[in-house]
Amino acid sequence: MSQSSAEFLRASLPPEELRPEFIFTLPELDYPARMNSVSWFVDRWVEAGEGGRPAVETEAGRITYAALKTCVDRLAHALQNDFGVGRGDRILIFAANNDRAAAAILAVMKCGAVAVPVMSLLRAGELAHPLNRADIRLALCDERLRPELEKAKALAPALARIVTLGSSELESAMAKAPAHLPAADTAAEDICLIAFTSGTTGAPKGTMHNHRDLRAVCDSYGRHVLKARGDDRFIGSPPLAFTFGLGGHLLFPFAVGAVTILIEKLPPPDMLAAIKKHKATVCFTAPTAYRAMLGLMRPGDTASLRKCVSAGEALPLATFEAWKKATGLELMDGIGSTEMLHIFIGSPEGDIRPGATGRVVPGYEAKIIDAEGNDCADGTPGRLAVRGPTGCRYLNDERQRVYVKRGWNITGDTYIRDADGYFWYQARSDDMIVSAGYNISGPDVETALMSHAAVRECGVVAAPDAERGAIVKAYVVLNDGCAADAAQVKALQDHVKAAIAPYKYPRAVEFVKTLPRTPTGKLQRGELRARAARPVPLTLRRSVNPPGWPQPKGYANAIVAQGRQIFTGGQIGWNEKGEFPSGFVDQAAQTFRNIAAVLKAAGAGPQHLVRLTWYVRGMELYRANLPAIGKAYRESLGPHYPAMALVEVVSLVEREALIEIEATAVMGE
Ligand code: 3UK
Repeated sequence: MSQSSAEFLRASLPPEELRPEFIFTLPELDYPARMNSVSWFVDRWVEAGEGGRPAVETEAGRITYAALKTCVDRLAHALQNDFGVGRGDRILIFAANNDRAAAAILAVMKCGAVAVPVMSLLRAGELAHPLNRADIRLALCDERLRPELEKAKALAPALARIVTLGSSELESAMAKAPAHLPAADTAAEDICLIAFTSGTTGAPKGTMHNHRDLRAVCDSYGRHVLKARGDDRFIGSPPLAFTFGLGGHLLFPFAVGAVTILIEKLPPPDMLAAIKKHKATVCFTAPTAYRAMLGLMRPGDTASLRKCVSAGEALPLATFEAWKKATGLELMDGIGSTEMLHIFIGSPEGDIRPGATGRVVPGYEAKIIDAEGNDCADGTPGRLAVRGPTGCRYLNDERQRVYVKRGWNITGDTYIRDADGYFWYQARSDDMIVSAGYNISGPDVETALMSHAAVRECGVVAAPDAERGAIVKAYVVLNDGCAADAAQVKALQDHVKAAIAPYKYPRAVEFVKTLPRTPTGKLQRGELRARAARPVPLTLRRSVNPPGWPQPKGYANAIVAQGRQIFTGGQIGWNEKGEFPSGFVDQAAQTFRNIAAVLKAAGAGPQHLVRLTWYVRGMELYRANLPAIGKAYRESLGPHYPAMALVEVVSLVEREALIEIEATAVMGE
């Protein structure tokens, strides 16, 4: 390893005392001190005379293990000899899910260098972060993505060279390379992968993994839970740059000599078609994708499938049940993380408890702790802590202290363990909503909402509230043809009240067209929280009434509103031509029109009114003309009844005037 790369990696690893404890409780996790995982994933099959087995399948064709090995070896050779790649060098891989990207990742690791795969969706500004954090000099990229990476160069001064995968430059270097290259003699603990978190909050963190980690996930989750076979055909949508995808596309299939089907983009409709076309047997994707596929499925589409892995987000029970009904298969839920590399809680088929994430994966240990770090009793919600053969090593990041405490990895999730050792997901710890003293899990409410036929997707977060601290707010995407109206809000609220403890129902429901998601498909509850906390938009202005008071007619007792405030001068019956009508009703009608005009000039509308103070020259004038006044009011100001006061006065500055009104309005930002 070059001095500088060795030094960079050493200096980037968390200090000893902040590392998690690594445990190796199964005999299969006992690896030699020196090994290169790529030999095990790829070369092993060729050496065993199995080189003719298919390894990768794409829209363009098939690649055998022997061909994959040759490709990886030539690429590794070219990287070392033509592009100066040395041990420990970090190499960016910027490509979609395809055979070239897969070979590039393997080749970089085979050289003893460090693969830094990043998602093809990233833009120049986002590419600069991993480039700079991992101090990257060389990038391998897809031809179509090169312009974006070129732009990132300006923001990442160390990036000296970009090599296009499939370019003649690279192909000719590969053509003259020997077809066989021994794997670099790496230590099991040499870092070979830096995976960046998708960053639902804060800047993405680089997580460092070594050759042993890549094998360990196969010998724990792969061997004991997934239990794939050599004749399996894997398909999935997560990017290779997301460790969920890296495991599902490369590690687990190659661990058993199976086929990985690599298709660059697989939105749910295409996924169904691809499962059918490629006769996939193992599918892995996010719960939302399973739910979306359910709506599109035709008989026979999924007939080839035998295992379906769901991870990345909590799997709603409704999705589990509907998938089982439609396909006969039990979705294998599993919680994993970029820090832990892959899934550490999840049960094999036959051991699944619907609604629970599962039991701890053999090789790992998990417990539930309270805020002080003490163990929680079974049945009590608390923070999930895990340890095993893999664990968190942030690349030079202070947040290591947050994820690792006393040797345990603290994932940031709130869970309950039951007496049988099943783990029940509650929420991300910061997605717990505390409303009027009750702890409510946002995802719990989401699950309840999702079981309503009108709901396509939803996100539930805390919205700040003066009385309750926070209220439960649901952002809901409705299915086509479902009305987004007050009756729908009521129907959804009633549905939740019937499904779970009534106090958890969403007091605020907002209908939206889409929900904010990360590139890996995770709901960005943080973004929804921020949205819910922003100065209250119109739909959130609330008319409030003290408990037990009758609802007033024609005005509000109080309105709670937050935003830009507009105060109008007292308006009277002058029209824009300078005419002044004599009758009370005509003056009132003109006054309303003037208020509407003044609000409009200030950038607001009558719907923003929160307060009106009426000064009238005689209460009987008002009372006698109520129906006509009401009609004129609605014509100019609409059906908005803010807090109001009506005052009888002896005179107004304008002698002829019988009515004058001051208005206050508040606009959401
Ligand atoms: C959440 C889940 C409930 C949870 C991942 C499988 O998602 C992966 O990694 P990330 O770093 O996010 C980790 C966080 O996502 N989560 C993941 N799976 C579940 N919550 N039920 C689940 N089944 O908050 C966790 O802390 O993006 C998943 C394999 C590899 C991965 N990197």
